[in-house]
Amino acid sequence: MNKKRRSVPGVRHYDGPAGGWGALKATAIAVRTQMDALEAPVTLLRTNQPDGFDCPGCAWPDKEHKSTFQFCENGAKAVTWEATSKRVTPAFLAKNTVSALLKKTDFELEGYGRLTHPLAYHKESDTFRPVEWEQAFARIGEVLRGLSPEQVEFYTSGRASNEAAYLFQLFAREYGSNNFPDCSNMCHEATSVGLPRSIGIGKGTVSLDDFEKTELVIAIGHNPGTNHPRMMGTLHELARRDVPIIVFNPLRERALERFADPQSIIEMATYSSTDIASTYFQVRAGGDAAALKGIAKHVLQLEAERGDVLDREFIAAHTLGFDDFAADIAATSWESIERESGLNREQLEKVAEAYARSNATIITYGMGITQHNKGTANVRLIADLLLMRGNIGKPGAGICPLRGHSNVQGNRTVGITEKPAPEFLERLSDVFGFVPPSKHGHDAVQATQAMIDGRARALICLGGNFAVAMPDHEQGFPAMHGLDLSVHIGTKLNRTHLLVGKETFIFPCLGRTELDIQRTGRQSITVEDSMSMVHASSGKLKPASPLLRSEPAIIAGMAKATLTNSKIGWMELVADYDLIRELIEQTIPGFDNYNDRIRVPGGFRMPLPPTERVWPTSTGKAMFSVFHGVNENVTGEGENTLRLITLRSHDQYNTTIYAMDDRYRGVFGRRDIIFMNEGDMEQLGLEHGDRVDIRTALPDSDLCLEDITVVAYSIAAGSVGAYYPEANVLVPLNYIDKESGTPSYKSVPVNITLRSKEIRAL
Ligand SMILES: Nc1nc2c(c(=O)[nH]1)N[C@H]1C(S)=C(S)[C@@H](COP(=O)(O)OP(=O)(O)OC[C@H]3O[C@@H](n4cnc5c(=O)[nH]c(N)nc54)[C@H](O)[C@@H]3O)O[C@H]1N2
Ligand SMILES: Nc1nc2c(c(=O)[nH]1)N[C@H]1C(S)=C(S)[C@@H](COP(=O)(O)OP(=O)(O)OC[C@H]3O[C@@H](n4cnc5c(=O)[nH]c(N)nc54)[C@H](O)[C@@H]3O)O[C@H]1N2
Ligand SMILES: [Mo]
Repeated sequence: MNKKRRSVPGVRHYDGPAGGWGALKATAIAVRTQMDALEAPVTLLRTNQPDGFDCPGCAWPDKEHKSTFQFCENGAKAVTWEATSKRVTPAFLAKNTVSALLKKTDFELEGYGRLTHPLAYHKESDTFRPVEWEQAFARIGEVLRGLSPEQVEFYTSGRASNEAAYLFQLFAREYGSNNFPDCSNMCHEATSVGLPRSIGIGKGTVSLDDFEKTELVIAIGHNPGTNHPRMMGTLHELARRDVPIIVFNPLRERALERFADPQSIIEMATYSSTDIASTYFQVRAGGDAAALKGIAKHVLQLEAERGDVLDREFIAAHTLGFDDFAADIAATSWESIERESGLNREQLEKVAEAYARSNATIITYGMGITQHNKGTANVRLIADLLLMRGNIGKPGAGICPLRGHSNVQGNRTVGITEKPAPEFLERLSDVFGFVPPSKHGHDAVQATQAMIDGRARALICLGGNFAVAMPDHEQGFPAMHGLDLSVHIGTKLNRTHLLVGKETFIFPCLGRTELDIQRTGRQSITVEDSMSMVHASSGKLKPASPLLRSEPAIIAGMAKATLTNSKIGWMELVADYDLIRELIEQTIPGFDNYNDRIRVPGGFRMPLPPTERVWPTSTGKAMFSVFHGVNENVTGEGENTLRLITLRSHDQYNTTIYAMDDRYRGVFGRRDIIFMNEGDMEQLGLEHGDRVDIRTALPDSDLCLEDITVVAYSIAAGSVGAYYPEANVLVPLNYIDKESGTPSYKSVPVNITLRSKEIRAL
């Protein structure tokens, strides 16, 4: 650390481990500021219990949902945020015009609390006012019947249940559209596209049991201390058993270095902690492919030297494409690998040696791998490395994408996709008697482009904060205003709701924590976690308002009002969610005896053929790939260009900002900062605390984020980091992974300039 460094308001070095007493304190604050203190402990104890609700925080599984309450600070925040006692009332909305609300920060908007009434936008007063549910549905039906189905976008955010998501796609498909932009398009689409090509299914192959048997974990591009906090328990256990954990991350993330488990009485009582990563490599943003190729190159070298390193039997029996893969790796020079990864040959050789020694390896990865313009190729390279030593389909080994939203994987499984398989459409047609559209629809980037061009006229959102989560707000926000109709099903007010079209409705829905009573009684919904476990979830809290409806009820209401000739008994399905699950069972493979199996605590696992070494690819074999070159394909990278990573702070859930701190990175009360490497700062003549402007350095782009404060940080040279969603203004809409359509949120070339010497002096 630089001794001469000046002090910067809100920035101080964080020295402790992740977790520990700081996490317990943060939980207490979340409870105190959001919830009724009497209700909170009971609610938190019901999280992820057999008879309780699924934590809306993350998609990491629980030990059969039977374990005692697993403490988790950010899970507690997600729960208290939803179970808050604050409300957005009609009186509040009458007093605050939409134009005035748009001036508020995202933090303030959601901070107003839960939505209580169905709302319609009134242009004359520029306010949202209560509307009758049925009246709103009738009007939406009228507008949708006047549009052609290609003009309507159906957005899903991954918190929606299997039941809600299934009804949503059924509604859209009977209406005639495959336009399903969804949050997965911004998240793990590279996994959904890449893994089916490599192993035949777009999901991870490991279970919690495998973590108990593994000999090596390589963790690439994810920040579990913040985003998958329940995974910390697993990593903590591994570290205590001396299983090596090798991390690749441009930033030093505290939880990956040191963690004090709040479940461990000894660690808590003695203020001690456990080192998590055995080795930490600060790879350059977008440099993972080069690093992985380096590891693969040395594995080939070891094989040549001493043999028995590759699993030759597995490769011969189960895979295709090995020779092309190996030839490309051999042709990739160490010089290019070192340059692109920012790591040296010796370091990568050490990883290869550890990998060659391990009999069972798991590779985990997150947004640091997928949100790049070679995201799909990155994912496939991870699969390649595992296939080299037969690390898929054996105990203790496999690939582990860390999913985002708690049910984003389930949404995909039940049909939220703009590219439906013909067999699925056939089954829909057999069961429901309508002909679903076969033409592929829009993903998230294509939907936004269609809105910008005026081809899309309506947007229906099942949750989320679409416009804010997407890149390029400068184009995206005005496009929202250009719509004829926007409809939002949500729990809390956000900016996308306020970017009103000609007509806009906001529908308040029940959250996971709340009781869902329908005509036949109390209902449960189901979700699928990161490890393909499907289980039931049912809330117990009194709903935030008596007017709330469940997501399935709202979707069915719109569907019934729109599809006047529908043969589907929409209202019967809402009365009893078992009936929705029966339809899922009839149309989607893997859900046999769905209703029986979710009544068993812990639920059931969806079929994962690769775990049995069955490969549902087009060839019936696992497929090696060739990653051409070593780089990210960043055009416009010149001298002084840096790669911008946009990421989450510790106190946020995607676009939801819980509080303004990022404790483990030492930032408090602010988000207007950029993390920079000290060598880069020196080269650009910048100092800690300088105020700068950031410009996107791509041809034809004039995107800019002004007045951001430089924070010297332990980050790989050539890489800088800023917070999402503030930095989304710097990501061009068309700057994507061409194979999956995922925006390259983690490697935007930028130039950074000091605002002025005078400002520096202030
Ligand atoms: N509390 C909380 N939990 C969440 C969320 C949340 O916002 N808050 N969001 C949910 C969702 S939808 C998702 S998708 C997940 C996201 O979980 P993560 O995948 O952890 O997402 P990010 O915070 O974007 O961070 C990515 C990590 O990758 C690193 N990284 C960035 N670029 C690169 C790179 O090029 N290479 C490598 N190797 N690493 C890189 C960053 O330094 C950071 O540590 O979490 C889910 N859970
Ligand atoms: N620059 C940059 N941009 C990114 C990312 C990044 O790393 N960098 N990450 C991307 C990723 S991984 C994702 S997944 C997307 C996230 O994009 P989204 O999923 O669209 O965004 P969220 O912020 O999760 O949505 C928050 C809103 O969801 C609503 N909500 C909360 N709970 C419920 C519920 O139970 N039901 C319903 N109906 N609504 C509810 C609330 O109204 C809340 O305001 O953002 C992406 N954008
Ligand atoms: Mo995500």
